Order: sequence, then structure tokens, then C-alpha cells
Amino acid sequence: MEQEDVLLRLLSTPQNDYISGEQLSRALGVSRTAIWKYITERRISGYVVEAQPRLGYRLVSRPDKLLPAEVRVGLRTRLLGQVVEYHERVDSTNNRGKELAFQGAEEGTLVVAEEQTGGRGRRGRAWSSPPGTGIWVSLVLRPNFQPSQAPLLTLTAAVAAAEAVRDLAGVSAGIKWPNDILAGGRKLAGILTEMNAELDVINHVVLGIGINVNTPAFPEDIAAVATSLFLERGGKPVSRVRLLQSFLERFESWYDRLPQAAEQLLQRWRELSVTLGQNVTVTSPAAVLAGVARDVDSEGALLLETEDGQVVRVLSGDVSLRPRQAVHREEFM
Ligand code: BTX
Repeated sequence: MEQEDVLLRLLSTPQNDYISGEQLSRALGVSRTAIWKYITERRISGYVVEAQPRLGYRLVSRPDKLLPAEVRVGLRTRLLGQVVEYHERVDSTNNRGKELAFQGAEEGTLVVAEEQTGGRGRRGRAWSSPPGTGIWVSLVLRPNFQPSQAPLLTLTAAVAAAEAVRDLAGVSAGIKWPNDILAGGRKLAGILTEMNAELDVINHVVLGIGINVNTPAFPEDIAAVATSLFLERGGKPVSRVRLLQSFLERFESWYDRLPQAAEQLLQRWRELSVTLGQNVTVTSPAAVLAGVARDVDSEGALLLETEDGQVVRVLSGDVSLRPRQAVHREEFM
């Protein structure tokens, strides 16, 4: 009997209701004494369970943690998050996700951490991941499409995260190409998609997402660029479990329809984008380009109209929004 087995039953019982020892023992195939011992010896870490003779067991309080049982109860997905590996602390959930992927982990396996000690952004940048406040997770995926279409996954995660945030937290989040979710002009979430592929086949993708949920304040070096749902909501916390579940459900419903539904996904992405139509500077290892962000194409590339009127296809880079150039009309009259 695992902690998760017992918890799944307790968590599925309506709030304030008791579940009898008899029911638990039947459901889990062990004796009532074994159940009693298991619960009273407090093997259910972080949970407070009341035991009443004749009535049974009742969950009194649960920890604010992204424990596997919490994530799985009420999660309406077929694949994503049905297997959860939980860490109080890990260097990076993407690193762990890659290890699991190489070991043949099932598609949809979710690595969750309360804290990352070496959380990563793109190009070796660090991602601040303090304990217990955010969602720091990675998914192992084995998509059945061309390596060149993999950037679609980043766009999918961005759409799913922006929608989940809007729906559950009421914060009007927007997407900045390719991998940021912004609120009030600051970074609320970031996505790191890492692929292992051959020329024409994807072996696996590890898609990591970090969402600042109940973060009360940020370290000085990112305080000016980062925000959290807690801050955007004037100090009102959000359930990390519900937000993660909503993200996984939305992600899966798109993922199941890709790559066929790429055009619909792009349409939704365009609606949520704060980049399109803006004057931007795109910095990539190859070049720095300035222009107007016109669109994204079916492989997730940004179509940038440069100042000489050409449309350039940008596969990766960092976008910064430029203020519109002030044009003093009278000068031209
Ligand atoms: P990025 O390279 O676009 O952004 C990294 C930059 O964002 C940093 O240089 C810093 O300026 C800023 N930053 C750092 N931490 C935060 C934060 N908590 N909130 C807002 N801004 C921040 C973005 O990369 C991709 C991040 C993915 C993070 C997830 S968490 C789970 C998974 N595991 C892992 O190691 N990474 C991913």
C-alpha cells in the first residue's frame, strides 16, 4: 500500500465526509487493521486525518503541495500528468525529465518540484524557482510529428498557460513570442522546450514550464521584469494544484489534435499574443533584427517585417518590444 493509494481515496471523498475503514480496506485490498495502522502512524506526510470509531476517516487538512495524489485527483486528462514524479527539491525538472525520457518513461510523465536549485531558462540563463510558490514542472512527450514542427509545442504550452491563468486567476495574461507569458508587461511564466531528435523523427521532447503563482517578491536582479499571479491579484493566492490541472487539460486537448489542428492553434495564439503588430527587436545568436512582428507560421517561426520591407523568418530569439518611433507629422507637411 502506497501513500498515494490511500490519499487518492481520501481526497476523492467529498469534503467533511467520512470514509469507513471497511470501504478503504475493500478498495485497497488490505485489512482494516492495516489501514488503521497506516493512517494513525502518520505515514501520510503533511496531511491531517481524523479517525473516528464507527464513522471512519476524514481528511481535516492537506498541505499546499503539488503532491502526485493532489495533481491526479480530479485531473481530466488521458495522458498528461497520469504519472507524476515529485521532488521537494531538484536541480531542474527538465534535467530530470530528460533522464526519465532516455530511460523510456511513459509519454505524459510529469516531473514536479517544489523548488529548483538550478532552474534553467534558454541559452544557459537561470530561472528563479523558490520553494512552494510556483509551478516548476516538465512533461515528457513523444510527439508524432516532424522535428521542424516541435516549436508548435512551445506555442501550445503558451496558449494553455495563458488560458489557464485567465480562467482560474482572472489575470489577463498575454503571450510574447516564443516562450513567455506576460502580465502587466512583466514575465509571469516561461517555457523551455528541449528536443532529442534524428533528422526526420523526434525521439522525445521535454517541455518545462515555470509559472510564478504565489511568489510574494522577487530577487533584486529580476524584480523589475518578473511578476506573479499573487502580485497581479493584489495579494490573493491561487491554488497551484488547480492551475496545474487546468494547464495540463488544455495542453492535452490541443496536443491530441496536433499537427493537424496547427492552424486553429495558431489562430488562438494570435488572439493571445502581445507581440504581433508591435515594433520589436529580435536578438538571436546569429543577428539582431528590428522590425514589425507580422505573424507566426505553421512551424512556430516569427515573421518579421524589417525596415526595408522584407519579411524575415525567425526561428529563435529574444523579443523586446520597442516603443513606436515618434513621428512628427508636421515635419513632413
Ligand atoms: P528565458 O531564457 O526566456 O528567461 C530567463 C530570464 O527570465 C532570466 O535571465 C531572468 O531575466 C528572467 N527570470 C528568471 N527567473 C524568473 C522568474 N521566476 N520569473 C520571471 N522571470 C525570471 C524562460 O527562459 C524559460 C523558463 C523555463 C523554466 C522552467 S521551470 C521548470 C523547467 N525546469 C527548468 O529548469 N526550466 C523549466
